[in-house]
Amino acid sequence: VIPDLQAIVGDEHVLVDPDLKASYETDWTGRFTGTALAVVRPRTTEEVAAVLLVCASAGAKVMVQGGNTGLVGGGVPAGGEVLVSLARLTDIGPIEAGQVTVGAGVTLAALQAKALAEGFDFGVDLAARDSCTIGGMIATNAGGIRVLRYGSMRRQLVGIEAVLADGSVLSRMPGLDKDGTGYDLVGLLAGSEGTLGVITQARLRLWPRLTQRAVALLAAESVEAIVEMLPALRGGLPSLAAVEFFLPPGLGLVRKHAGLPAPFSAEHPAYLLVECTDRVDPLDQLAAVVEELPGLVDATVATDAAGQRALWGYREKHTESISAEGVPIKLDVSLPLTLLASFIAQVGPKIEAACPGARPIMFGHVNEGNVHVNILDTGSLHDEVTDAVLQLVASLDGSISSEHGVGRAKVPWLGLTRSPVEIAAMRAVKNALDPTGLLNPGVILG
Ligand code: FAD
Ligand code: 2HG
Ligand code: ZN
Repeated sequence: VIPDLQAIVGDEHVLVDPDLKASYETDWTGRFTGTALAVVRPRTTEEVAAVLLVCASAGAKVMVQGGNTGLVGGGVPAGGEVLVSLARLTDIGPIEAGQVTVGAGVTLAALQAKALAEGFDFGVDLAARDSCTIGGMIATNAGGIRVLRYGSMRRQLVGIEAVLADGSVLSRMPGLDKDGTGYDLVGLLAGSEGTLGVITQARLRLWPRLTQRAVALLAAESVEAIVEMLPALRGGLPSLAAVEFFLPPGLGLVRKHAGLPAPFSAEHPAYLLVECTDRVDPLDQLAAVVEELPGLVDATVATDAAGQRALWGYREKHTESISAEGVPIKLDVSLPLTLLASFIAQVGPKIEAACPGARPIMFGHVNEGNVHVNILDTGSLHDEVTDAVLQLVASLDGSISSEHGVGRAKVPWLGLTRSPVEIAAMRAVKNALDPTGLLNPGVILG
């Protein structure tokens, strides 16, 4: 297929040299790796379609990749696939009627810069913003730190363009806020992890830019206390934009690897980072609500942008600090809020029983009951540890993946929290849109 691919995108955009392919072949965590037959870097939707047709007719499988920040091994080759990188689809259109059309390869940071410059903001934000792409974020239905205010990626979508496995281009781009004509194909592609089509463009909803911000870091007497603080925060603060939690082991790693000072004079059982954004300064409102919170033992509030960034650092530097310590098992689960504290209390002993000496680090998006369970020092017991945690999640009616997707990493455990009927329906959709299994083999359904 190489000469045919070169004829479509040009020699310089078909990478076959192992050194040039290397950064595409291993994921961000360093856990998942495989060799691609070639890395192809198309520039347009037409080139993507032509590339898929060449691969399909030669019987070569395709892996789709954006910024390669995914955390479940869903965007790197297993071995021998043609890796199609969308990184060169970087066009950003004008902002009209509070919407914008962007290429799949536009990074989140580039979209944010465009939106902010014109008085708007984008609803989804996450720490990988400089590298992750809009296509990858749609494909994983990324969540991040502002879901409680604006929802996940699917909610930002008002249109999509994608190349299907047969090379046809599915396009639904008029940006209609209401559209009652049959199946929601735009929404279907969100969370499809590259298994149903290659997203080439999206039409996205923007939100008004809120310039006033207040950030507080709270210390709580227990994990139960942070969950109990939520109703007061949500009820008392219409400007609430983020409520993120972390625990002493994660704070310790962040301080060690990012060199940050202790946020409080003593260590506390649980921490909550709270952000409010509004048109008028929400600081007084936030301070008033915080004072009355049950289970609060200490609090610090940042009044300027540098202080606010510093407080966010304690939360946002978790992922890179954990990776600086070793290659973790990364689990991303959600629990009913009423069972979140019970899960956190039970999961440590389960991990210890499956792998003595393993180190769990937990943090996440408390409003959605989303706990990122990272586990270091698991030796060869990956599957045993993963199984122990995900069985516990299933027994508490949670989900084995909250926002990172299934990828290849979670395939064996999908049946724990999706029923046989649901999995059969998903398989039927996959077979209908990609009957030869061209796209992202092994991802989601195995
Ligand atoms: P990739 O990693 O390249 O791909 C991810 C998946 O999408 C793969 O299955 C791939 O095949 C598919 N894909 C990529 N592009 C396309 C396309 N154009 N068409 C079809 N399929 C495609 N995730 C969250 O949800 N919330 C967070 O808060 C969060 N924080 C993170 C912080 C850090 C430091 C890191 C490293 C990751 C974080 N992530 C988070 C995970 C990751 O950034 C997101 O899942 C992101 O959406 C992936 O985008 P990407 O462009 O890097 O996709
Ligand atoms: C976050 O919320 C990301 O910071 C990454 O989803 C989580 O590293 C992780 O496990
Ligand atoms: Zn997250």
